[in-house]
Formats: sequence, C-alpha cells, structure tokens
Amino acid sequence: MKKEKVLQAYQDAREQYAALGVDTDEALRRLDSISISLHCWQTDDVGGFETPDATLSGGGIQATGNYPGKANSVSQLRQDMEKVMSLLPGSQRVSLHAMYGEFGGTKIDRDSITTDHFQGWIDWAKNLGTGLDFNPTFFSHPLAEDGFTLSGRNEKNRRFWIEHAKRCRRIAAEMGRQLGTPCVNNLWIPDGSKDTPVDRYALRALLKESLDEIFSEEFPAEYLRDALESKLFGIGSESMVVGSAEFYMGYAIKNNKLITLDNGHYHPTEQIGDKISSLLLYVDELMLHLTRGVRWDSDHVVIFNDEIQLIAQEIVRCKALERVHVGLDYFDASINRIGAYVVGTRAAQLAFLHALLEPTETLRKYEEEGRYFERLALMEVMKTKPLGAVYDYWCLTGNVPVAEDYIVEIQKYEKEVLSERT
Ligand code: RNT
Ligand code: ZN
Repeated sequence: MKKEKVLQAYQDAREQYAALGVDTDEALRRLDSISISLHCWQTDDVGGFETPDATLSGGGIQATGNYPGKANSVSQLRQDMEKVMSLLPGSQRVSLHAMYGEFGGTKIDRDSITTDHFQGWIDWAKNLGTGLDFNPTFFSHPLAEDGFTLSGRNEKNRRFWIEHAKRCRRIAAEMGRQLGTPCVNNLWIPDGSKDTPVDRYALRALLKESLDEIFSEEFPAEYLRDALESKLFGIGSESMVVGSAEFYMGYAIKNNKLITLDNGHYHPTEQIGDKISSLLLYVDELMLHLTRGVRWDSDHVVIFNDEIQLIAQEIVRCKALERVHVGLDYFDASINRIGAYVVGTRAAQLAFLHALLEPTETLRKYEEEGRYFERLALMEVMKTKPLGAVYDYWCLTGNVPVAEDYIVEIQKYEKEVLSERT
C-alpha cells in the first residue's frame, strides 16, 4: 500500500470519527496498551517437545490438517513466533505450554519439570522485550488416558498431576519475576465423562481438593496470576466436564483467582461478551482465550465476527482494559500456521479498535433516555465507518505491512523457510 494513500485515508477517517466525538489518535494510544498473548501451540499443532514425542492425544482437543512447515524444534518455533510478531502492529507476549520446555533430548516427566527447562524461553523473551504466560499440560500423557487428571479417583495419578501443577506455578512465577511482567498461569484440565456419570459431586470435590493444595503455595501478584478455564464439553467428555463454568466461577470468586473465558467453550447460542460485566463485578481480572467455535470444534482461527466484537466492546464499555489479559487459543493445521496467527491476531486487534472507536457516551445517553431507535441506528452506522483506514495507519506507523501486504510476506516465508522443513 502506498504510504501517502494510507495517510490520506487516515486523515479522512479521523475527521469522520471526530464528527461523532471520537478521537482516533487516542483510540490508537489505548490500542497500543493491549498486549496480545500469542499461544505458542499453533506453530506445531499442539505437539510440544517432550521425549518421546507427546503427540496430541486425550483431552478432547484435536488439530486437523497436515499443512507442510510445522515447527519441529524450539528454534523453529521461536523463528516462527518472531516472524509472526514482525508482521503485527502493537505489542505481543507469548503463552507457553509446559510440554514446550527445553528437555535436552532426555525424558523429563511432567512431575519433574523445573525453571531450568524454561530458562532459554525466559532469556529469549527478555531479549525480545516481551512477557510470557504459562499453561500446565494435562493432556497428551499416559496418565491422562482415562480422561481424568486433577479430579481422578486414582490417587497416584492425581498426585502426579498436583505435582505438575505446583511446579508449573513455580516456573510461571519465576518467568514473571525475571521478565518484570506478571505471568498468567492458566489451568485447564480435560477431565470429564463420555457418558452420564452418577457421582459428579465426588469428582468436583476431588478437583476442589486438588486446587486447594496446588494454590496453597503463595506467590506475589507481580509475578504470578492464576487463571482457571472451564469448558462445556469436549470430544469424549460430552456428558459432563468436571471443570464447568459454575465450578470455576465459584472457586475463583471464593479464592481470588482469575477466570479464563475461552469463547469456544460455551453453548453456541451463549454470548461470551455478555458474561464479562458479571464476572468483573466479582473477580479482579479475566483472561481471554479468543477463538472461533465452529460446530463441534472450539479452535478455528479468530476472525472479525460479531462474537469477538461484542467481547471487545464489553471490555471497553466496562472500562476494564487493565483488568483483562487478552490471549488467543486456536490451532488450525490445514493452512499456513504463521498466516493463522497473523489473521487471528489482527482480527482481535480490529475488534478492540472497533470498540475503542465507539461513541460510547452518546450511545449510553440514548440508552438512558430510552431512545432505542437512535441507539440501534448509531451502532449500525458505526459498522461501516472507516475502521480499516485507522488500522492501516496503525500498521504504517508501527512499520509492519499494511492490509493485504502481509500476505506476500507470509508467502515468502513459506517459500524460503517453511518449505525447507521436513
Ligand atoms: C482446551 C482449552 C485449552 C487448550 C490449550 C492447548 O479446550 O481451550 O486452553 O486449547 O491449553
Ligand atoms: Zn482455551
């Protein structure tokens, strides 16, 4: 895109928004403050670097497709993430899963991992000037094969997973300490049952007991934030998931934890954006796993759809940008994986920009006065304002490819780097 054209379009857009009382420069300043946590697992289809290879299994999550070029090593993963970040305006951080440690070719089981296995990641992040988030890995492991981890009745297995979770918190806190930005440690377990269980209470009581033990160790909030992620159902856990929305909501409110909202984890007619204002009244902070649910799958690439727009709008309208950690969670193995990141992150950024460019005060006034036609009309009008011109300008000033220009960059990377991989 020609620089002058982008600047010209921005000037015009700025005037159009200003006429409605919206300051585009201010919106971009606020957008700059949103750091998006990029989930490392889109690079390799949730594979990880354990020895022997922990191929994605259990947990009812599935990556489909076999597009060439997936990352096979820590260095390839880093190279890919760096490429992704070079194509994105604004700031990002990286979210790691415990299975992505540097294990030096030896078998280190999940109950034995330490910060040493992640020091290389911390150094890498420090070098890039970015932060890290973390996730214990409760799937793709023989001790998760029966479908239960922290809520399992097999006491030996449950202890193994408690130990894993405790170690992950220590690693995450160390990441936060060294990097000077709190690390969100997000806990998601696959536990659930395919068919109707009889004693749900016992399973949930066990999960509660496990969490109490895991969280008994205290860490400063500047280093570590603990988040809990629920799910409605998964493949193989259709009838009941132990860590349900109610379970974690109760736990988080009572124990001062964060709630992770993964918008692929609810009934398709539920509006995840609608949950934000309620949760913010009872928990200090939220974590987002932005994704796109499609029928049975919760993990398609994020696009600029109504659902993502409402989530961003609700956060902005609640004046809660500082209380929400924005992260992504999807894995599509059927398209260029670097492209998947850039499409999804840009869509999430667009949603926040769209929300920041809303004449919220005018809309609020209409609402208070019961002028619902005016509220509806203005919201519709805002949909076709030149949002893209403002986003393009942000890319230009951030020295990253504007609009469709990033497509060629990814094609080039595919040709030069990804296609060379075996
Ligand atoms: C699974 C959860 C979870 C995972 C990642 C890999 O349904 O969304 O967040 O996707 O931990
Ligand atoms: Zn998730």
